[in-house]
Amino acid sequence: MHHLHPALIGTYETVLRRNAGEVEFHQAVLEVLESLHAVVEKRPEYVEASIIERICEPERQIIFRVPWVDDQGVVQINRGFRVNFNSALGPYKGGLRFHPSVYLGIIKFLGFEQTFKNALTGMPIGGGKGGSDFDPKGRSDAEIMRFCQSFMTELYRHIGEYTDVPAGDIGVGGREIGYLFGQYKRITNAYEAGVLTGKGLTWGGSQARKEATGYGTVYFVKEMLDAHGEGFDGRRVVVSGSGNVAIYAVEKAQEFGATVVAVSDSNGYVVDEGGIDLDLVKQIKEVQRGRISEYAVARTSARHIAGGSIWDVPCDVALPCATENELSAEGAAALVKGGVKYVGEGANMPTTPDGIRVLHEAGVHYAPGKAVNAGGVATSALEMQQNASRDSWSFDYTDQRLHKIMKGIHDNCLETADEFGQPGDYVAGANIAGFIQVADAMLALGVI
Ligand code: NDP
Ligand code: 2IT
Repeated sequence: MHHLHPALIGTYETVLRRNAGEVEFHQAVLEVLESLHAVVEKRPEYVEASIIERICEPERQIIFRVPWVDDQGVVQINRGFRVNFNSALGPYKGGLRFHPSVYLGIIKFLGFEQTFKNALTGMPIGGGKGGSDFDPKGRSDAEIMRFCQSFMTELYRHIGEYTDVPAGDIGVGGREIGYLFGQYKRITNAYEAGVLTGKGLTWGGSQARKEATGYGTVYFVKEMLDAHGEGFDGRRVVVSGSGNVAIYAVEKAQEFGATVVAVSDSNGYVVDEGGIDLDLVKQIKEVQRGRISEYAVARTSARHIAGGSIWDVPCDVALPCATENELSAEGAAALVKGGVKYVGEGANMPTTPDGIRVLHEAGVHYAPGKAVNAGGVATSALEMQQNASRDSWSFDYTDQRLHKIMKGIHDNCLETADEFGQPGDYVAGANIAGFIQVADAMLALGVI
């Protein structure tokens, strides 16, 4: 079933045994281990020092109770998580996700991916992730604030600018980071701006952080198109999701001359053949916190397909920007049928292993999230730099840095894939390049 080097089978079996039932974590680990065939052959010292086995075991896993009182006066209990995955390259760094599907296996898969992603940015950040099974949908602003305050009342003792630096992810944006930072500041009596990223522009945030993951995704995919003598101009693009990553991916794709014809949320998708009106999407999602179906109510040119698959919409470029395993073999086959040539993952692990196989077999150029969406965390590291130097940079300067980082990651993926005998394979390139960076640091630091 799997294609593992014989030296890695024991490692994978240990991961399955130690993390029983955590299927998303198993999936993320298997994908990376399968990429390491040539690495094991060329660099046996990694196996000899058990680096690969150590990399699969988080340094620390924190699970805590989050009690809070809802607007009816009823006590609610959620579970909070923070997984300190790997600190070989720097303080743990990675987002917080608030979504009812969150459990330890989701946080571990995200922390594992984050470790290699952060290494690919070339910046001094280790890997971590956290969150809660709290469901923000339908909650009032006051409830969100009370939840964030309670969450931070426990989390604060585990984080710090040199220890672990959380940020946003699904269900956690600027509003939540504000409430979290406010509570951290109050408990510690210190204005330690570098403890969280994704902050607002008037209180230590960085220009372009909000836009960074979506813009970075499109910068990466632009490099993929360029590598084949093509461009975004006039392309049909489909973007799943309509949250932070999706919105700014749409914005940059449109700026590059693409026509984005569809976006979605967990209830369905909208198609607008003339091109998605992004101001309307922002109004519905960022201001009203509503549903994407409202788009089709406001625009007669658009249709909302409830519960359907957005991958049925024909396109040249598909950017999955919603969540893990949202693009299955069936979805991939539909994309191929619709003529897709490029798939770049704005989300973390949105394509299933079978989906990736379908894309590869059809000759679609496919690049994985840990490379494509690394612009978000890279700009978080730029925010940390600004906080450390008590400086703030212009939008243009920060955006140029982001653009350069994304081009660097793209080129590194292709060069590494070449070097290890898998030309054009972005999955192999990203996994190997990220792995080597972390593994070499771990070797140098002794048995840690
Ligand atoms: P948001 O919460 O802003 O938006 C999430 C979007 O995805 C919403 O449209 C949401 O729809 C949809 N979605 C979430 N869960 C599901 C689900 N189970 N099924 C279908 N649709 C779903 O999150 P982000 O935009 O920040 O994150 C999107 C993806 O990008 C995630 O995979 C995240 O890990 C990844 N990412 C985020 C980064 C960041 O900087 N924010 C950086 C790198 C990666 P609905 O409103 O209906 O739930
Ligand atoms: O998945 C991710 O890279 C993020 N959610 C962003 C993490 C960060 O620390 O900016």
